Amino acid sequence: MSNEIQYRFPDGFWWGSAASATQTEGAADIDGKGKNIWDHWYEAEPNRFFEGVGPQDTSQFYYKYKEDITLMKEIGHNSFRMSISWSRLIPNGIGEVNPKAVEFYNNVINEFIENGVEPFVGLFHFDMPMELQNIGGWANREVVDAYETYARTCFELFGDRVKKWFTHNEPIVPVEGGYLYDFHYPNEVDFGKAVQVGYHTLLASAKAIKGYRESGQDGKIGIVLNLTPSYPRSQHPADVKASILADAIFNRSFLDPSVKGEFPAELVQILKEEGFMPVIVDGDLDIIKNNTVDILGVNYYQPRRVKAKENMPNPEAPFMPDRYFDNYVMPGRKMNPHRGWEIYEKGIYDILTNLRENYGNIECFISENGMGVEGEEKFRDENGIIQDDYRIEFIQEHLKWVHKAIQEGSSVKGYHLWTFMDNWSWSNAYKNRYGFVSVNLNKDGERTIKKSGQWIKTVSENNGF
Ligand code: BGP
Repeated sequence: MSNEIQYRFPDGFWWGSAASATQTEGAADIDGKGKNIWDHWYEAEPNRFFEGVGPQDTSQFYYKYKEDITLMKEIGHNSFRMSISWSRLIPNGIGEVNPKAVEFYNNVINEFIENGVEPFVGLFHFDMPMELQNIGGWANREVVDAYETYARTCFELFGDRVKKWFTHNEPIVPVEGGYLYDFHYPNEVDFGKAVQVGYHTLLASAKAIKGYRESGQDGKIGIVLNLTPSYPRSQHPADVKASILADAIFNRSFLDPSVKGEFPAELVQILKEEGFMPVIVDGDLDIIKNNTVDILGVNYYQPRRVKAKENMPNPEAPFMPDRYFDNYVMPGRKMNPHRGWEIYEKGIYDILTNLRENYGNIECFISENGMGVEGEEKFRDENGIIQDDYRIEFIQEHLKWVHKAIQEGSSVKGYHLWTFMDNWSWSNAYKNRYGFVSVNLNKDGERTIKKSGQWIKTVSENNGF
């Protein structure tokens, strides 16, 4: 066997993983933290969560951050994306800052830096403070202002050490989950509100970017988007048109304003025709235009396969984006049966190529990619190591395409896996495990590095494989 490195990545490539506050911290109701929508939803409907496990029962990063950061270093991470919990830092969403939270995030950030793991910090990862949700959440413009204050507070408190900021993680997900398809609180189905929520999220992002630039700090600020490349079932013009629309609705809706400062014309046309244009205040569009991102995080899990609408929906039914097309599962494709997502490695290359060709080759990195697997315990060997060869193969096959994109000139700076250790998932709780490190919930969250964790160490150390 040769040890030759066939896929070498550029010097300084960011190897690491990502996680979010609600999914890892635990300590959901202590040290002054306010409630967010997840704490509230769990209290209201615990049976919506897999095996009734809620956001307080996560991997307890709040208490174990030192141990975890040591492990990150041990598996070769040079960077890691975390998020700040808005309701921990500012319990009511607006107003008093919680000194215990400042102390916690200072400790965490310092610990990262001391261990040579660069902290990338996200501001909003699905966790609206409940006090703000009670006044309408992102549907209410006052929340945009509250968020701007929160963002500026974070830059002021932590910006001397944090040099990579992300305004939102996958902002379309709260829109889909909360206002279209009922998988996030507040579980509404209301297209008009969904559009307003999406619009306010983008405006908030631009205002945070403006705030960052006004702070005079010298880092980079961006957004993390889940991009799902859209492929038509066939080259039939109706399928192609359906796929272009799906792309405008689910990708370009956030990508274009974030990177180019403007909304896709196809999307605006649909919203006008259907009477769903959001309320836009004078001056907003200039703020969006003038405050585009420095850097883009790309989360990639699966493609979207699209076909033209076969049966016209009931015109009386509430308007939904799929009025224009149907998603479909392409027969014979590789699937992750646990999460029900298609595995299509080349999708990552198609995204990166698109960014290079159509988005000015914006600086980017893979901010999430990963494979959730149920029942991983059965792969634990006699030494207690989970033999997750499927995860290694998953990462490797995606990395080959990332490598090819880089060779062709794409400006890709790193690869972060979802995720470092098995995390609590939004309503799926601990059903699917994603980590490089396993977490044993029956043994006080005991951490054990999986085979993939040992493998990524050599990849990061060799800067390739
Ligand atoms: C992304 C989110 C993550 C994470 C991941 C895996 O959409 O940014 O927070 O949870 O997906 O998805 P899930 O946990 O639903 O299986």
